[in-house]
Amino acid sequence: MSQRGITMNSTLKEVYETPIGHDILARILLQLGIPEKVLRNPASAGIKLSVLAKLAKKVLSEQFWQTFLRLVNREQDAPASLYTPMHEAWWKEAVFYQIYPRSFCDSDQDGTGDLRGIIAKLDYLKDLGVDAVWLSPIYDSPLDDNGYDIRDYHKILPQFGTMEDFDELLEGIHARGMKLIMDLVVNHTSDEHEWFQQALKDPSSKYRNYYFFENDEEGEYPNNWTSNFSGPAWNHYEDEKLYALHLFSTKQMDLNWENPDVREDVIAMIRWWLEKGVDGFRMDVINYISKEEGLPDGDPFVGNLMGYTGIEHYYYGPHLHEYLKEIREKAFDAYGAFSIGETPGLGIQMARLVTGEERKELDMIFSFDHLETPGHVRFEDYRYDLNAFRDNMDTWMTQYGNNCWPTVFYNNHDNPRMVSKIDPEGKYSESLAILLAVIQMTLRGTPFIYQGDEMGLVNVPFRSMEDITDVESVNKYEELLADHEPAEAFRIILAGTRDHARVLLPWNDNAPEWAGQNVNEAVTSAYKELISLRHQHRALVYGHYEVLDRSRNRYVYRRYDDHESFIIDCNLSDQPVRAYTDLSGYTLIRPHRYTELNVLQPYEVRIWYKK
Ligand code: TEU
Repeated sequence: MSQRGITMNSTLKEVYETPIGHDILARILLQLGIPEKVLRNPASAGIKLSVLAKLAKKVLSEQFWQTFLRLVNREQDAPASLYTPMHEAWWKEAVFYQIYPRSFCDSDQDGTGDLRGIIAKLDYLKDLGVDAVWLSPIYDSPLDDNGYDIRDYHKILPQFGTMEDFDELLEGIHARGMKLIMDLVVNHTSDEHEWFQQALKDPSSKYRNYYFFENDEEGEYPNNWTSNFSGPAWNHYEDEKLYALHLFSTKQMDLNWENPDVREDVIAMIRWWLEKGVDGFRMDVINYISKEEGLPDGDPFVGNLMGYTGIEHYYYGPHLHEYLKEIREKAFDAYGAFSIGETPGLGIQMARLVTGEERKELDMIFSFDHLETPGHVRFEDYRYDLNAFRDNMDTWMTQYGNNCWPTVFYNNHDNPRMVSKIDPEGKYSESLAILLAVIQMTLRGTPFIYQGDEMGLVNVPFRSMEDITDVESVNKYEELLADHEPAEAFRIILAGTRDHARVLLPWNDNAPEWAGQNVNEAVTSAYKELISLRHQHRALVYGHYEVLDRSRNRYVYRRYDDHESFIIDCNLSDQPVRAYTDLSGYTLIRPHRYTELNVLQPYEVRIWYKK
């Protein structure tokens, strides 16, 4: 049927050998919590799709298989070899720090952080060892999604400050030898953006074709897609007799990237910021920009599995590579700017295709598969298992290829704190925070610290829904009430809410007391020491990675080059384990004190060094 020739007569093994087939099968198994190795078992690998389709005909519709074959067969390219030469780049050596401006530092005590607050903390960041800052959106916005709904790409939100403040911030960052990357939110704009306003009001406006409008003829939604923030993905405009698409909140309207004028305007906007001197962008849900032609209905099985109906039609869309190349060529490359894509749902082979350096699409991506234990979702009260994290890291360290470069992170503004997912009672918060920091600073891949990680912050004991402000959580709570008692619904929200990462940092005098956030100095000094270690040793950045022990609760690995070698010995559990002993010629450089040489205490980690 096409280049890859996967048909219903193909076996699972044949599908798994194609890049997209690999990632789709891996994704389905991940969501179901089934280990990927079943696909390496000859009995299951030999099953033909047609047989599987018969066996699963109650859950997998014909339409599912059509979409499946289309996705698998459409990708004609294959990732480059894993062993191409590796090139150096500043962003591979850098330690990044994400600032969520609303909750970082409030200089005028109005209850929200601001640009002058960030300026006041630049010496702190420099002293911590940070090389580059990623700033979440600071643009003008009605704040339906805390700034991920942009009203004007060229204006600073007054609550955050002025363009003069911004210029001073950028200068201050550069003066300290650091870099600044901004957040680029161009899958959608606010419904209050001038483009959308004109489009809605004036049928003859050229902006009509900037968004996905559908006429309301039948009185029915144009398709069954659901929003990432609950409910249908369509707004109904009764007066205009129109529907318009929003994959996120009802005030975040999806831009139509098929329209070359949209791409041209976005590219001009990117250049405007690059011209100002910013060093690059983190690109919000950038893998969602190309939607399947005709916006076909989503498959219910996929919708259930992934939480959003329709996602298979836009998470790896038909023109994704083309658009990424265009932005890169027309904006980023002219300024030597850096790009990192936020790409929910992309698997490792898709990632190799969008970040392979020879392909000139993105420099790096954030993959999210390690943020939940397989088979679990964020809005679920469960204990995160670091064994699955180890396996995920090991895959990215060994299967991503020399032409690609991983990111290593645990938190961002969209997630509860990782230490609390692992240890909800907070018994081991400090050891855990340090364990995670050691792993982050010693793996191959660029570390992204989320504000507060370095303070050892944990989840917030929200008292009731009144403390919760995030649009995703507020909508989800309403949705849950349909079939849950309020107390149970609140418990689910508490497990997953993004608000855990969004309360004012404890160094603000006006941080809410009930949030109980405290700076743990031991964690901060560990971060400082570890960042400096990474900066001093090339082996920790560009060196080889070799896993020495990945048995249950153990993660022992070596980072080395021709000059030096490190062994990192981690206890991934809350029980003591026997320490790694094959260490001849190595000296212990961390921790500075231990209870027993042959035993690792709960979550203890050691760094050994040999020249
Ligand atoms: O997030 C997109 C997104 O899909 C995440 O919420 C994702 O579900 C989560 O990270 C998985 O753990 C981006 C922004 O980071 C988020 O703050 C915005 O709300 C969203 O896009 C819309 O702009």
